Amino acid sequence: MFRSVFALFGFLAFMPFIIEAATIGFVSSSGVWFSADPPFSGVAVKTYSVVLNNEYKQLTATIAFADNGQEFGRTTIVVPQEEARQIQVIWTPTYGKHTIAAKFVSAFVIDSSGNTKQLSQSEMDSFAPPISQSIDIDNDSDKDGIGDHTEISTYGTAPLKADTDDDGLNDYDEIFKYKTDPKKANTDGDGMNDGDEVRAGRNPLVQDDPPPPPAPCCSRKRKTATATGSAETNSTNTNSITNSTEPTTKNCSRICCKEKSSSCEPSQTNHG
Ligand SMILES: [Ca+2]
Ligand SMILES: [Ca+2]
Ligand SMILES: [Ca+2]
Ligand SMILES: [Ca+2]
Repeated sequence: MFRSVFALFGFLAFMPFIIEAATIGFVSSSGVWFSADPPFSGVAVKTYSVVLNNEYKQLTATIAFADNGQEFGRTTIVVPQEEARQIQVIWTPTYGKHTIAAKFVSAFVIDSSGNTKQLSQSEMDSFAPPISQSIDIDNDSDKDGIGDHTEISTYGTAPLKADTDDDGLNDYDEIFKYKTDPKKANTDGDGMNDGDEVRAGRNPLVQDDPPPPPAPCCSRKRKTATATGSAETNSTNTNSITNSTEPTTKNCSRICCKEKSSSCEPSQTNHG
């Protein structure tokens, strides 16, 4: 008997904790988060949280979001029993430090008997204490996805120039996507800069991957074999090699390939 009374006392002593931990409210481990990571000053983002209902047949709650104590949005959500719902409101941050908080401002529940009742403020505060998230908002002046302060203090890139090294890739993509040097146009030091390599499907971190294509033939001097002869002085034709520089034309490569064996070698005077 004593044991069962003790057990009941123990259960009742812990019951408020059990109810608070498993009834309705925010999923505190999820907290408050944003659609952009990080958000930047002047750029609207979605602000999220999650509400659960493990207690009542249905919960209808209105949740307000505040920035440094100033409400900027609210939303109403219906959560069936033993389910959770994600909520969201739009927030446009300004530069500086912010604390974003979410709290229940009204809650109506339907109990197991089908009765509807409104929760008091103290019940809401007990079941669903407000949650918050502190965040430091930076400017992203060049809109490359990296904050001005981070560009200066962490990466040494230009906060007013999205593509610091003018290689055709913005600083964010170089740092986070391609792992190239945002301050060096040709990270691997081969014959092509980072942007050209990415656009060509090459690896901007590995030299000769694959080997760079040969220079267009028409950029070189090419040797041309021509037959010359004089009826007056010589009855036999003689071959002589002369140098010429081909103009840049679409046909150049074809001409070079066609004449490769005799005329597509590097420029060199040859008096044969
Ligand atoms: Ca930036
Ligand atoms: Ca760049
Ligand atoms: Ca680069
Ligand atoms: Ca390169």
